[in-house]
Amino acid sequence: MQTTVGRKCVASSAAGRSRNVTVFRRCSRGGPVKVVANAGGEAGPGFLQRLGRVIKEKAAGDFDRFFAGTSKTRERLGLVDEMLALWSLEDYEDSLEELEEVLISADFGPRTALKIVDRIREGVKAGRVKSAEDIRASLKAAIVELLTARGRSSELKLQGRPAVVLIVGVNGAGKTTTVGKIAYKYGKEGAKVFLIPGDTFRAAAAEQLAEWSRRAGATIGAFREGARPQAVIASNLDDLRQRTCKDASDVYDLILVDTAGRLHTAYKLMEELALCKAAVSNALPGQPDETLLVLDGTTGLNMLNQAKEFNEAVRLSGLILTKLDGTARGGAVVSVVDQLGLPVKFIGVGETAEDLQPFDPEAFAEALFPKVKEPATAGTK
Ligand SMILES: Nc1nc2c(ncn2[C@@H]2O[C@H](COP(=O)(O)OP(=O)(O)OP(=O)(O)O)[C@@H](O)[C@H]2O)c(=O)[nH]1
Ligand SMILES: [Mg+2]
Repeated sequence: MQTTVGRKCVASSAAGRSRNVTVFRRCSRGGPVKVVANAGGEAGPGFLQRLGRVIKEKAAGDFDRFFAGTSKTRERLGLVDEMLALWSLEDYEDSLEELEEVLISADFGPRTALKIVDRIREGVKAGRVKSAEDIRASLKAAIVELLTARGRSSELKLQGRPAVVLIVGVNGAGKTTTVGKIAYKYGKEGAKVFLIPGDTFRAAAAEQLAEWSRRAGATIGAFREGARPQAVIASNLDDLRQRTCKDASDVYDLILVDTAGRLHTAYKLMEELALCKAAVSNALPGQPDETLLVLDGTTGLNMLNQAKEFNEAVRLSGLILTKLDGTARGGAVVSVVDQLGLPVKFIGVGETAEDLQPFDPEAFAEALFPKVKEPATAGTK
């Protein structure tokens, strides 16, 4: 049975923009390849790339929100402050061992905690790190370095038009909410966004996505409960292709594909996910531009196993870390980035549409280890 959920069209604030686009190359199955649009002739980076930058810049001015979101993670790391208060250069080995334990307890994982502490130890031995403040600075620098080591950008790399983002993850990680938040963010900046309800497992999932499409002013595609998700993805993309073939200006900037939650150890379900990705590539060669794993920030180090398995099945391009507002376990993400070399693209810091922040490694490290405020000196003029 085919049910269509909320086929509402957005007012196209994208209309009239002129830029280089290559859309849905095949206008009929097996027919001649036709490049539908390469309109405009505007040179330089793509529209969505620029939007990504605008979103990032705006978020940089919203540091307080980010900071509030990571408060629980910081609580656990408050132990670092207690440890640093007792710091003495003579007993630095004992203090560094203690620091390593605190980092492990905050889910950095033994391997990554050791890497961080080794880096600080080098600094102590070389005479660069002397005081507790130096340690704090060195700790932040080591975390930023691990989060950026492989030089992969935390911006979404969206080059196609439409650009497709496939969202994957275990049950309840925050996938659908994140799809809604991304749609809202890009929609607000003028992108025309289409959502594909690829969670065909239960009708409630499509209803939840339809609600998000209303909030975000996006359009949601057709849903078929119980159908194979790869078929639903393929038919939605086919539908869009046909519309673009009739009218070259009828094209979305961004297509977000929601998928059902699945256990990373369930082989059949992971195989199904690979077919979902293939359905996107078949319809739009070169897509998806991004395949993002949503990780629940409260999971702790188990997220490393999830990331490994999902990466194996669908070759991830990045991570989104959710629920940082309610967790003391955000340290685990440093370990995932360190070990898999996947960049974090966004963090979720709440349940509303606004609660998605582009990931900024320096802000993240700063939020974990904020500068200690100097006590006000009495009697100074
Ligand atoms: N506090 C907080 N809650 C979040 C965040 N992201 C998602 N949630 C909540 O987490 C719950 C699950 O979110 P969903 O988006 O439904 O998760 P999902 O991965 O789509 O779940 P399934 O489709 O069932 O696998 C919901 O109650 C969301 O409101 C976040 O960043 N912070
Ligand atoms: Mg969902």
